[in-house]
Amino acid sequence: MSLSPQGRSAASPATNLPPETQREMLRQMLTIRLFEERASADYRAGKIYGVVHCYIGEEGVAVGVCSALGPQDRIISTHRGHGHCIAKGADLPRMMAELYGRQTGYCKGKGGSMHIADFSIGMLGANGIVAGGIPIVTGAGLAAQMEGKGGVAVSFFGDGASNAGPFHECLNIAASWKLPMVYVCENNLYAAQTAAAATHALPDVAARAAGYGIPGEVVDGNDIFAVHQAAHRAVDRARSGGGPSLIECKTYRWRAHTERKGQPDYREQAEIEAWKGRDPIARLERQLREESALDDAELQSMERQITAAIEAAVAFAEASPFPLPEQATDDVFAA
Ligand SMILES: Cc1ncc(C[n+]2csc(CCOP(=O)(O)OP(=O)(O)O)c2C)c(N)n1
Ligand SMILES: [Mg+2]
Repeated sequence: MSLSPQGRSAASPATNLPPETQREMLRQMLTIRLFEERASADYRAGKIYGVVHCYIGEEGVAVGVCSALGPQDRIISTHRGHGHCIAKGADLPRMMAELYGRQTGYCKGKGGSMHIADFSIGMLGANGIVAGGIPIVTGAGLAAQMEGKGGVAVSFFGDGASNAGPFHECLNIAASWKLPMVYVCENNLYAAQTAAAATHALPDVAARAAGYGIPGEVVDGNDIFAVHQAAHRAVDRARSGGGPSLIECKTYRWRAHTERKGQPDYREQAEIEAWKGRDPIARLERQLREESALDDAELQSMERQITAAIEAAVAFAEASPFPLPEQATDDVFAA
């Protein structure tokens, strides 16, 4: 299947990914889900400061895209970034320690949930500024082009971010310079409390690709194989000098915009429940049971291992010291 401007991918055909790759995708999605459930509980218990935006329900996007990337490829995330970090291979203890605001965290405990980066794995950072990551990672696309080693840069951003200027500026320059970029819009139908339907002139963000002369494709973001296949095509195109693509993943967040108490959520309960019925994890589980002999015992063992890893990450965070007041200006380059 080729990418065509404004194209819409068909339902995911049976995948030819090896069973162990499919199991790894399931493991990563479950890790994100269980990490987020723990982060949410600990935030509500007052153990995590700042703000936490959970990625529950959208796991198929991060894992579907990152499973089409290599270690040399770079990504950038959003304020809802834990899933992207985990899918690119970030370290759970250092992530949890950052959420807990401890010295052993990715930003020495001074950044929190929205500022986790790990350059060693090509994760250029979450970002509290909506659409703020898009220009940074477009710069990484330019760097990859100049390095000439076949690296690709991937921008994750929301439907809300797609209405901000940097989205348009970056797609224009990336298309003009044929940068090796993949732009991945996570359209979860809301930007905080505002429905996308109220702020998007056209229902599909992917249709905007035509304005920049690049391929745009809508995929079911809760179908990990559809996401993976679309990402694979776009990455191949970028790697071989074909330039950028835009992929729009239709998905949904199960939880409120943030974990903050009293956060308004104007969405209809029936809508939330309908999307829970399209759970990307349950879907892959079903498929693996039918086609790949996944059984309860294997699934429970996978869940036990992930839970143990998250418990260990929490224990590491809780045993780590808070940053000291005199460290407040360390690593500050400009003020
Ligand atoms: C420049 C900027 N404007 C506004 C905000 C406040 N804000 C935080 S998240 C958000 C909504 C973002 O929606 P979307 O891009 O769809 O991402 P989602 O939260 O749905 O994943 C807004 C408006 C911000 N952080 N940065
Ligand atoms: Mg959104």
